[in-house]
Formats: sequence, C-alpha cells, structure tokens
Amino acid sequence: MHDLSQRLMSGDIRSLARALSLVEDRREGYVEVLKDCYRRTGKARVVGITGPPGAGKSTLVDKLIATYRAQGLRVAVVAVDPSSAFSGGAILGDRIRMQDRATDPGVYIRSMATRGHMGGLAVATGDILTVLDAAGFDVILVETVGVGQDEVDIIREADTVVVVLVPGLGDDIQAIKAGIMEIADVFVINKADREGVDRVERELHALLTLPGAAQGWTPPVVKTVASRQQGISDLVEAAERHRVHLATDGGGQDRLRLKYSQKFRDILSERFLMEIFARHLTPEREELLLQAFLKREEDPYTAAEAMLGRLRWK
Ligand SMILES: Nc1nc2c(ncn2[C@@H]2O[C@H](COP(=O)(O)OP(=O)(O)O)[C@@H](O)[C@H]2O)c(=O)[nH]1
Ligand SMILES: [Mg+2]
Repeated sequence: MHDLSQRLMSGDIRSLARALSLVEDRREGYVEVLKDCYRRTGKARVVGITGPPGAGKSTLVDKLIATYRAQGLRVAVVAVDPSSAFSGGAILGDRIRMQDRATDPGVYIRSMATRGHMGGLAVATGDILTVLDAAGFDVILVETVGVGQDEVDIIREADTVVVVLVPGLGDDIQAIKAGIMEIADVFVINKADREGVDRVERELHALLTLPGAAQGWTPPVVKTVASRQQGISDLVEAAERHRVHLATDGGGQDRLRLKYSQKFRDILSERFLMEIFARHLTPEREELLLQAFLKREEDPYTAAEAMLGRLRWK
C-alpha cells in the first residue's frame, strides 16, 4: 500500500490533501493510491448539487454541511466550477462563504482545477470522490454549475442529484430540460423568498407529470431560502428518501452498473491515451501530424492506426 493511502485512511488530513493533489495531477503513484482507496469505498453518500450560476448552490451547500454536522456526520465538499477557471472569483467567493467551516475537522472542502485533465474533468472528479470516500467521509457534496456535457458527466457520479432552480428563470427550465432535468432526483426552488415561486413550481410539476417522466421515483420539489436556512431539513429529508429508494429499489443497482461501466471505459481510454503520449507521441510529433492533417498529406485514421500498432508490438 502507498504510504499516503495508509495515512489518509487513518484520518491524516495533510496526507489526504497530498493524495488528492497527486491523483488530480496524475503524478507518479496516483494509480497505486486509487487502487488502495477503491476497496475502501462505497460507504460515503455522494450528493450532487447543480444549477445555474447564482442560484444559491454554495449557500445551500454551506447549510447542508451544518445540518449533516449536527447529525455527527463527516462532510467533504468538492467544488467544480468551470467559471472560476476564467475569473477565479467564484471559488474565492465559495471559500469566504464556507470559511466558518474551515476550522471544523469534520469538514473538508476541495476545489477542483477544471483544466488539464487528459481523461476529462468527470474522470478526475470521480477519482477525487474515491479518495474522499476511502478517507471515511460520510457525506460528499459536489457542487457544479449545470451547463455543459462535462457537468452532466460529473453529476452522474453522484448517488443523488439535486437540481437547484430559482424563480424568474421560467425560460431556463425549458433550456436545461434536455440535459440536467433528466438526471434530477430532487428539485430545489431556492430563493423562495422571491416572486414567481408558484410559476416555477407549476412548470416543474407540469414537466414531472409528462407521460414517461416518472420511472419508480418522481423527484420531489423542495422550496428553500438558503440564505435564511429555510427548507434545508426538507431537502435533507428528500435526499434521504432518495437514498432509501436507491437501496430498496432495483433502480439503484442499475444506476451503479451504468456508472461503473462508464468509469471502466473512462479509465481505459485515459490510460490508453497516457500510454500513447508518454511513449510515442511527443508534442513535436503531434504538431507535425496536425500540420500534415491540415494539409491533407496524412489522415488521422491512418495515424491513429499507426499508434495502435506501436502499442501492439511494444
Ligand atoms: N434572496 C435570496 N438570496 C439567496 C438565497 N440563497 C442564496 N442567495 C444569494 O444568492 C447569491 C448567490 O449565491 P451562491 O450560493 O454563491 O450561488 P451559486 O453560484 O449557485 O453557488 C448570494 O449573494 C447569496 O447570498 C435565497 O434563498 N434567497
Ligand atoms: Mg457556488
């Protein structure tokens, strides 16, 4: 066993931080740490919180931390916010908001770098969850901005997906319907202190009662005012009901199977790419190939086959 694994599993927070960086940056030894951790996973429950920027996700996360802590549970938070890659502002804001949690040893908050993951952001996030699970956290909250495919993939790592909406986003409900709406297990209408709550609620219920919408589980709709701690216990309870549903209904197993078949394929493609790049494709070589593709002197299919061939005869 990697000595970092041993130490993070015994609760050493500094080793945990080092292991997470090792894994996130894919540095020497990261696979060993993941192998060690994998066997110790399956205990944490992962709750994903997604929704448009400014919906109050971080505020909700902060209140959820407080609620779970009051139940004696250890809580980790993974903040994945692509917008912070441009401004740096979002994450900083989150840090300040969650500052009073920073001194609690039962809480661990981690921001994900959103760029430079060869296997993709979702794969990196999944691995971070594996390490946190092995480190013994009871609840892991993952905050993402629900916009692109990356975020949909990340949120699929969660056992329970909470989609946060706010009043006054009527058209947006239609817009996010296709992607995030489908994977919502619980809906939150946050900022319920604002006008237009009834309208969002009506629209949501209309969507949820569409033919074929419900399959064994109809996502409950919870109204919250996160900034005033209202509705948080309803949200916790809704998430808990979903956990019980997953555990008792066959749907939970199907979901896990799907998740792990995806995970395995992701690992295969990432390892494959890493192997190719490490052994046979220097940046210079890649640049030459690119030039050749652009000039139509070479085609990418033949080039890919040539790479495959090299792996075979290695
Ligand atoms: N009026 C109102 N404001 C809220 C509520 N929840 C959060 N906010 C505010 O909305 C803003 C964005 O919140 P934040 O948690 O950063 O949103 P995020 O981008 O989804 O993480 C902050 O100024 C919060 O104080 C709420 O229930 N009602
Ligand atoms: Mg946020």
